[in-house]
Amino acid sequence: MLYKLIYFFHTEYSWLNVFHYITFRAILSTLTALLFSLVCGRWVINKLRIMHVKQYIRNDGPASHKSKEGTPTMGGCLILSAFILTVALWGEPASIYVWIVMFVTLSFGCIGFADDYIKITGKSSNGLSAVSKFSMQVLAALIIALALYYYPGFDLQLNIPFFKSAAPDIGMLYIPLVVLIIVATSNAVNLTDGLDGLAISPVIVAFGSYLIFAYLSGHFKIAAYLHIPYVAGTGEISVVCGAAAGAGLGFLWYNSFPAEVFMGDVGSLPLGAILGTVAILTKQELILILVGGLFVVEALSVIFQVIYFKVTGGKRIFKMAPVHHHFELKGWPEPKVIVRFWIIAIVLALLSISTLKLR
Ligand code: 57M
Repeated sequence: MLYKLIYFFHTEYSWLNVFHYITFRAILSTLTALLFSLVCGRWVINKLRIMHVKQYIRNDGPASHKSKEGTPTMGGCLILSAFILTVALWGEPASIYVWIVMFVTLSFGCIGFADDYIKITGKSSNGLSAVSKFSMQVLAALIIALALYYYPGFDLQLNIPFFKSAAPDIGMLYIPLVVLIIVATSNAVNLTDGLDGLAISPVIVAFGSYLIFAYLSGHFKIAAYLHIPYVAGTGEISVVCGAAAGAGLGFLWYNSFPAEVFMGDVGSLPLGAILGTVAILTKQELILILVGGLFVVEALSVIFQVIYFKVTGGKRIFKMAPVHHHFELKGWPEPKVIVRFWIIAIVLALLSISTLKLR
């Protein structure tokens, strides 16, 4: 919104024209959110400590995690504040896409907040019941799906990576697909958030990739040149992705090993949901499997572990799921697991960007 006010004076001061460029606002957005979370981070951590918003460590986890008992959690409040404030400053208020992302942020943020709040106040160590958490996530995602389905400017074609002209119109099936993508990404990021900085770095990398995708999809000429779907107005999503990446970077400053704060569900659930939504809005839904490949692997490790455990009556594929715990229990030091998983996330993001040319 601030950008609109500044831009208002561009006829008097021509250099203010620069605010009209999405690339400039995306960079500004990244830096603003980064600065906000960096500067306010210490204050937020102290507040969380004073308010006893501390992590309880389960006894059945890796023994090395016991030393993390009492680490302030719900640092996701810092990420979300930096993100929302930045989008309010540099985002386009007339963009429906920006409002859709804001809805996802607030709805999934509230679900995560309720879950953390119940855990921290000791009402239940497990937080919200799995059924109520899942139903609320589905409901919020369904609202987005219906909004997009009935929005006249949004096409319901599914863009298939690697194929120039394969984009089937899936009609009403787009509704369950949107719900699946948002809910699955939200939970996959949540499952990944089990080591210091393990979830936030791949989240930053993924938003960085989608910043590029959003810019390209929103540019008529470039989209046509690359044979990717042109989505009018989706360039604004680059500003949103910049804000998310910047807020995440500032949080990583404090969440890097040894973490001074955890993000909690109030961070992981909305971050995953925003990522899923951004993939849908840019019409790069399927490539999310590659961009967020690390989250996919983490989630699959849990699904396979649980199924195998039930079918065999107690046997395991991994020493513990999600798979990052498996490597910890194999004796890898925590920073080694984290950095190696980051490397995988970066390689996957590079591969996903290369698909722009491979079609
Ligand atoms: C959240 N949360 C962390 C922190 C973070 C179905 C089942 C697989 C579910 C899964 C689960 O609950 N996953 C979701 C994972 C927790 O972190 C908090 O939660 C927030 C994210 N929601 O922000 O507030 C712990 O993770 C560690 N942590 C860090 N650094 C960070 O920056 O070290 C988190 C952030 C923290 C801290 O120790 O306390 C979590 O793991 O609980 N459950 C599991 O992941 C459990 N797995 C399991 O039960 N596996 C079974 C199978 C049959 C599914 C098995 O393999 O046998 C593991 N988690 C824990 N202990 N803590 C195993 C047991």
